[in-house]
Amino acid sequence: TAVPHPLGASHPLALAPVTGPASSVDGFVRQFLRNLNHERGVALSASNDADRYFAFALTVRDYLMARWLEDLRRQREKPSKGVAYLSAEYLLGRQLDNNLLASGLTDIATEAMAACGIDIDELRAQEVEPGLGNGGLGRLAACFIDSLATLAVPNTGYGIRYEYGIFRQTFEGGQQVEQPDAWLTLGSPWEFPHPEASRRISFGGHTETYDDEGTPRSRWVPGWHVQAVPYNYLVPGYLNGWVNTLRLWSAKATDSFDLRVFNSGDYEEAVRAQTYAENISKVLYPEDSTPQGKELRLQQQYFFAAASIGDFLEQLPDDFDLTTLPDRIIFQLNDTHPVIGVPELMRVLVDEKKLEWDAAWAITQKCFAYTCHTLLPEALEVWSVDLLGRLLPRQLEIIYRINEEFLDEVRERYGDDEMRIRNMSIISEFPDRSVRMAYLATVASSKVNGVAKLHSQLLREKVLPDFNEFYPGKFTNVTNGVTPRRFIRLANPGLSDLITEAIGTGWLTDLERLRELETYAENPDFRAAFAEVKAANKRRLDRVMRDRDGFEISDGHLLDAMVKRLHEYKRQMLKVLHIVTEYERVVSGRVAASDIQPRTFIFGAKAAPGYVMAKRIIHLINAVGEVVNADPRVEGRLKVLFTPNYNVTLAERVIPAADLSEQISLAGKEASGTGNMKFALNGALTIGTDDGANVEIRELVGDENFFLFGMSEPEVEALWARGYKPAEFYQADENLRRAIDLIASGAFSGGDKSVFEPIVSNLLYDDRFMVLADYSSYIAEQAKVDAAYADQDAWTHAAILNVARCGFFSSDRSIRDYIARIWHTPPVL
Ligand code: B1N
Repeated sequence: TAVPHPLGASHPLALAPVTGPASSVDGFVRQFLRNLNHERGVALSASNDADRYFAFALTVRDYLMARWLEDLRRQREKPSKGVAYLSAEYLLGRQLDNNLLASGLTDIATEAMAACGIDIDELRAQEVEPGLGNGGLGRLAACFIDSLATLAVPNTGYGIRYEYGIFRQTFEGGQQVEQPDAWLTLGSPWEFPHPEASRRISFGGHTETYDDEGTPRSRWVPGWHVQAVPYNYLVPGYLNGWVNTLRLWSAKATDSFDLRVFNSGDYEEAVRAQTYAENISKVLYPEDSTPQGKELRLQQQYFFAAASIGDFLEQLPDDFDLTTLPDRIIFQLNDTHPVIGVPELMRVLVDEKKLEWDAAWAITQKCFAYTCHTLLPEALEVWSVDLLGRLLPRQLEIIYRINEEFLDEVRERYGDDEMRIRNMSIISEFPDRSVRMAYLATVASSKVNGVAKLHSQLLREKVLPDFNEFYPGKFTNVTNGVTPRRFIRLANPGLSDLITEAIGTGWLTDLERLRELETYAENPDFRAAFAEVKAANKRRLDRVMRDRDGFEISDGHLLDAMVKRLHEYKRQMLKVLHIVTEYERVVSGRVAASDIQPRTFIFGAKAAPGYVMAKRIIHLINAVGEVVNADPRVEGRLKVLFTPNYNVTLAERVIPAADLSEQISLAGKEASGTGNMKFALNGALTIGTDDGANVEIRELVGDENFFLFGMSEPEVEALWARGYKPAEFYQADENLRRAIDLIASGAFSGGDKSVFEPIVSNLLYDDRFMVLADYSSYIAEQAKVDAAYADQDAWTHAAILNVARCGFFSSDRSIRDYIARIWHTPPVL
């Protein structure tokens, strides 16, 4: 419920607009000093870097505040349909520069700090990026809320305020070691806690039926509760004065719960209970695409889904007609992580708002839409009925009823086709009774989308074909995108200036206009300027790497980048085999070092802490790097850098410097990829398989500007069907044999053959992701890369065309597609 204004809603002061500080250097300085003195409690002369960063960030925030309050008021007074984006992850990256850019304050702020004798870069360096996500899925959510604000779509992003984000990665003896990411130690200047708006979230207990004035009803009698405390973050649109909200929930023990136990005299138990409750938002699960089915994870999912749905419903007027809910809101499910919100909305509508089941179901089916981000069978979430019944007994009952009614419809359509019924049931019986969350999401949603053309097609044809047949028109595609504000303008100011010089402003919010660069690709001066930007970006990366890791980026090297989560399906192993092959060909004397194109290979990749094979591969990359980098025979020719703790901040430095983008997953496994788009938009050429969004990148940039290799998805299927025997590929290719033998010989493990033996035998006898099958084609294509790079000018020409033709991959376009195909939200500005 809205808090009444203390002066009464019609009092002139209640209507007075909130004004920001004056938009001048002077105004900025004054507000900055005020924040330093009054918020941090220090004088400028006594302040440290952290004080100054905080005061600076608070000042930027002050400018955005007025617009934020204004937009919230507008949405309250004249509500129109909005989007509640439900995501367990937001991989935001640093906020300061983005907020400066969005508010048009960069120049004023820079001058203001100079006037105070402060180096703004030192302030920038203070910010710890909130790593509240694992990889692509979380970064996509961050790009989407940026685009939603830039397109002035009313939106709240809902998620979890993890106290610890994705772990900090270090290497010890070449092996990954995880450290906790205590990003909140010094607090965050970007968040607004709202404890007064906390919500009580319940768990456990049992259900019962009761007589509600003649109507039999069910209700939930929960066993325990936690408080969900919201923290708001501003999400400013780019120079449009629009500010949306990101609302992240933090778990806090309820007073009543603790007190009850405490009164019973068991102090230790009370403290334990508090810790238990507050654990819910303690840490991000560091698994990308491999859910473990842990109880705490389900608690997290329900915690934020229920808090978010409740939060939205509560701000509706008391007399709101719930049958019109779909005209007011769409809950977009970012993968299955918030899908438990489906039975939760049904519970609220039926048990609390006392709607008839059918009416509630009709509303629910229109209020949800589901985005699927994977095809890997092991990534499709299931929750055991046991666990659900214990933690969320009423929601489980509701899931059963949804399933019964759904299967009745299926029977009506197909008769007693038991095979089909079993295949489509939301409840799977083997190996344990469990709920298939993707099926629940599909049945409950108005639309289901995949994240790239190929992925959406495979989703329809391979993963959910029965559902596609049953619900014609429900499935659609929205190809992912990335925000050009962060990943071009902020990450690559040199390129941005060059683009603006050539085609004027406006492209940052209308990225298809990059097409106008095509003619500039034919202009030698432009090519030279473009090449100089790339070279400057490499020098910038060199400085970052020296500082951070003590690595150097050598001049004249082709910079070959593979940065993404470590996963077998992404095939970092194939990249390793390429490096070992190049190395082996030189040291065996088959090729002269002087005949190979100098290359620096840069890796960034975190492995899930429990993913043993992924960690072995990290170890191997580091081991190969150590040997190659120390071997005088390839000195100046081959270098391998594995930079630890790859994150958004580092991505913003690596991507603009790269020449070659490695997108080499086994066809049919990478749903989309978004790093691939960022590289292409920053003028790297891609070597890639026909997978995910690579397919669309290649279609757009043209075959001559893309290095394609490997089997297509149907070819992969055909090889599986024939029976894949990796050892045959090993036998058939001398380079491959030599590379694998070298690893097996202990050459990269001080002679100890056992260290990487599990990798070798996995490749030879299992190789689920067909590394060996694609090896020959990969090596052949890499030779073409070398040849192409030898003609620098032609390479630059192709790089410019990659930039010019990839405007499609703006997340603004993705959001427009969501609006047109799924959300149907009307424009408000
Ligand atoms: O989502 C990205 C895609 O571009 C990538 O291809 C895809 O791999 C990624 C469970 C996931 N799919 N599934 C996840 C992450 C965390 C988790 O706990 C699954 N991430 C993706 C954006 O569409």
